[in-house]
Amino acid sequence: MDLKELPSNVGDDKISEETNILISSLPSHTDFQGKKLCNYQGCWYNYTTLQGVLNFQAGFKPQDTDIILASYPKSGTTWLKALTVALMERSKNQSFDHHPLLSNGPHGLVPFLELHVYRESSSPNLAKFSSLPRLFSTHMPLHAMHETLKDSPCKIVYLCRDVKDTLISWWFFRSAIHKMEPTRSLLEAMFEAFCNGTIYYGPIWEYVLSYWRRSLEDPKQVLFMRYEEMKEEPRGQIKRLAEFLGCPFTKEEEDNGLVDEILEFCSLRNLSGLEVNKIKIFNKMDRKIFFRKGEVGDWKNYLTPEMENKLDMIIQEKLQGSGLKF
Ligand code: PAP
Repeated sequence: MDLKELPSNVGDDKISEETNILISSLPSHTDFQGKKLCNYQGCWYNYTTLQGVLNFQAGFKPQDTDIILASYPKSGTTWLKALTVALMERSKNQSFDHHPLLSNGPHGLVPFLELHVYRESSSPNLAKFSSLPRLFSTHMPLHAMHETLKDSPCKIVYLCRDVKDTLISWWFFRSAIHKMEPTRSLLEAMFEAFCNGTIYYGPIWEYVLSYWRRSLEDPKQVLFMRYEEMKEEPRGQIKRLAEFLGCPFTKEEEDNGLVDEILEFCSLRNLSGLEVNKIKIFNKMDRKIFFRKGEVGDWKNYLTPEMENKLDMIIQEKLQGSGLKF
């Protein structure tokens, strides 16, 4: 079961006394669905996630070969996970008939550090990572990992997505989790929370900038990828990813069409059709809610011109001088 897919209040009883004391000293906020958030090191978390972040910070010992896939929620994490698994597995799996992605979902194969692995303990059993490199993922901003990773050469891939599409994707996801229709009132509340920054893992500006700046300072450690570029020129982007991860495609692999085969195998159409990604999990939630449209610019169908202008102005102001543009 993917713990990430549990509703966010499940596991609140796993919050330690120490964390409860810390929470009482942090800025707090109740979000548009009545969920309590607190601001730790500049990022808004619910209490369960904060416990996972603290456990990670206390206990994670990076290995030099570790690969961490990072993203703000709803930026295409599932796709990046599938592509990375397919790239790393290709020397072992010449065919796609017995591929690990057929028996486990991308989130099961590449667990989230703070949401899965360190959710309940700062010393989890990592025995399942017997083969190297270890693949992890996270929705934490880079500054939350800074101390823990500071002497490590491990690689981080950051996947960035257009803010407005991220918001729309999240709106649909939130609605699906709660088995509700995506209502305008929820969208408007989420929009305001996005703009104010008081949203789970927000503010998104600080978040994206943490990875953007590091990718400029040390492009060998942080690869900054964009969802829109992956959609527009998937071949170029998957080759870029493979090179960064130290497993570039050989000429023979390219001549044999392996680049296209991996892209097709990891396409939304194929992944969402796999039995493993259709199963019901905890609370009868469908794993298929991780697959929707996967389109660029879907926000145009839902945001008003006023919303568009407001978000554009905030984005411009917050990213000014950084060189990062949406
Ligand atoms: P997460 O943060 O909960 O892990 P994440 O996978 O980052 O979710 O985002 C889901 C989005 O990625 C969905 O976008 P949409 O709502 O705009 O459609 C989902 O459709 C999209 N997605 C999932 N798998 C793929 C894929 N293989 N190719 C392209 N987009 C994908």
